[in-house]
Amino acid sequence: MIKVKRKYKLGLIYLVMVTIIVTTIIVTVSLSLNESETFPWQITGREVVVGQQPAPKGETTYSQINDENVAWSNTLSNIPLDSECYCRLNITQGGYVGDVTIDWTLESSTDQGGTWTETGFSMTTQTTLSGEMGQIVYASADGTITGNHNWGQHYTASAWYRLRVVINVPPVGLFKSGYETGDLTEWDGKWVWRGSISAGPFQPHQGTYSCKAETTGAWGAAMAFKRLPAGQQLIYVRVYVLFETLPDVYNMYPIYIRNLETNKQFVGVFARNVAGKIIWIINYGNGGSWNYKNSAKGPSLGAWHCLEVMAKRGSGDGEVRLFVDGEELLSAIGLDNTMFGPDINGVLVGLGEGPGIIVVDCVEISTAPIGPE
Ligand SMILES: [Ca+2]
Repeated sequence: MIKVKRKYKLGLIYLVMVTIIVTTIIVTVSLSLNESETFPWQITGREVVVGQQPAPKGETTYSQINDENVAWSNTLSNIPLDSECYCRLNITQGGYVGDVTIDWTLESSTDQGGTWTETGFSMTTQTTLSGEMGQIVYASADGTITGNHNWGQHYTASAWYRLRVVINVPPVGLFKSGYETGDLTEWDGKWVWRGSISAGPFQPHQGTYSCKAETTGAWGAAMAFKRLPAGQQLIYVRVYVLFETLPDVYNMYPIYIRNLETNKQFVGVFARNVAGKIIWIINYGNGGSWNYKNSAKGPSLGAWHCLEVMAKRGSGDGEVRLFVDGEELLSAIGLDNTMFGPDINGVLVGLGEGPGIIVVDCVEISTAPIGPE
């Protein structure tokens, strides 16, 4: 038998959450690998809402014996090829309370620091974090030591190995309103001039009530706004929209996404009449310029349309996207929109500009994609 000396990639990943959506959120994670006595861990940041709960973090430790009473090491060196090897995650940043899904993926590389390739061996753990630092989660289906996976059986060739660990937290629903209170009390305020907005039994998409917004002159506004918890960097906004009138000379905006303090807009979606054809358009800032993207499609008079807008704040990795009836129609990526405010904390729904009449219903705001209902 040929004795093979193995080395293992030793690394540490530093996580930087962008003060951010969502897309899918999306919080930015940046990482770097350093030589150290731990294997790298990684966290998907996109589902974590900055400013709400701390992101869970942890580091992996290893043992040849699957016994919680023995010493677990943060290095795999000295574990011989073909030996058993078990893994667990020690939570190093407490504060996150809730269900998580942890993905463990074994990767290999023929040269340390080179290209990492998935070996095909992975597993998923469903567990609940208590919020306590030092909580231990084993690489088993439910996070207990029972059934802890023997990763050593997959160290079958001379190579560098690492176990990539991703902690996924569920999306956070930020707001919902189907206007079923019959008024706008679920919202934080109105933004109205040359118009009016109210909830009522206006041919609702769902339930008894919806919301009608009407402007009577150019550059009017009839919108209700919702203030989001501080710190949002990535959000999805889903609204059902029905145009009782279609735009003529002026645009009709059902949704604005902005920062309420700076009053700067990350993205807006509107319908415009272009030589008799009504089309969806998004406008968004990028650096010092204001940009537009046109779709080939547009709303039909008197029909419900499901609009979903994604906005991600970022410095070079900002994004905006528009989905209509479940189909992605428009997107812009690689944006620098951090100058519009420290977070995305305001959503306005109703009718901006006009004149015209729009009915809206079934509003939902989340840190993850929502989709039609
Ligand atoms: Ca409703």
